[in-house]
Amino acid sequence: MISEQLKKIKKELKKELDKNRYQHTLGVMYTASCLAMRHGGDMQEAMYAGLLHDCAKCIPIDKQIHLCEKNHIPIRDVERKNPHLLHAKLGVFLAKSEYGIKDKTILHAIEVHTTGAPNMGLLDKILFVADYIEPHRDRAPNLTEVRTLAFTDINEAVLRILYDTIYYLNQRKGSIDSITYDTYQFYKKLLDR
Ligand code: DGI
Ligand code: FE
Ligand code: FE
Repeated sequence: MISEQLKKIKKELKKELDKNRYQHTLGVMYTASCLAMRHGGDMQEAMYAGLLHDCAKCIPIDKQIHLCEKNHIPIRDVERKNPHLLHAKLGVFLAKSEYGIKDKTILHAIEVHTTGAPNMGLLDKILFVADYIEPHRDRAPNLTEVRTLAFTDINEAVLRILYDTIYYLNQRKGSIDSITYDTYQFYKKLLDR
């Protein structure tokens, strides 16, 4: 069942996000709910996390930095160099302050949706994977395989996404957040690779 609060947030986000980002957001929301069905997660939580995960994404970068500073959200070196990482933690702040989200599980999933984190909870993994595989995504390599893995072994899907992301960042000479790397190492070890 889709709650009134979810519908209201959806309407607000339609104004805050550009067209493509809004379509992506709905894709992540429904994909996350499907993954929750498959893996025994909470569908409602998955939908909120999917809907709100990129709520800060369309704010211009200089304004994102300003909002973090103004609200005492610490910016790490890697985030200063790669400010597109910031929308995750700024998203948590806005989910609380603008959209009334209190659920810690949802907020945590939003916080770690870009880099992942070692030892993620089920909702964290659902959002991390849904963000990568939702139907509008078409650029990443191995999407067909990752989409299958998402519904067969979610930890394998997480590992594959991290591997492909690190590979992509290395190709583009993008600096890798140590959290992304630690997360990769954690799941590699967990799956005995
Ligand atoms: O916000 P979205 O585009 O939906 O997706 P996202 O929040 O997962 O961000 C994706 C981008 O983040 C993608 O271009 C790869 C990048 N990213 C993920 N991990 C790292 C990273 N960028 C850097 N520089 N370092 C990372 O560790
Ligand atoms: Fe994002
Ligand atoms: Fe996203």
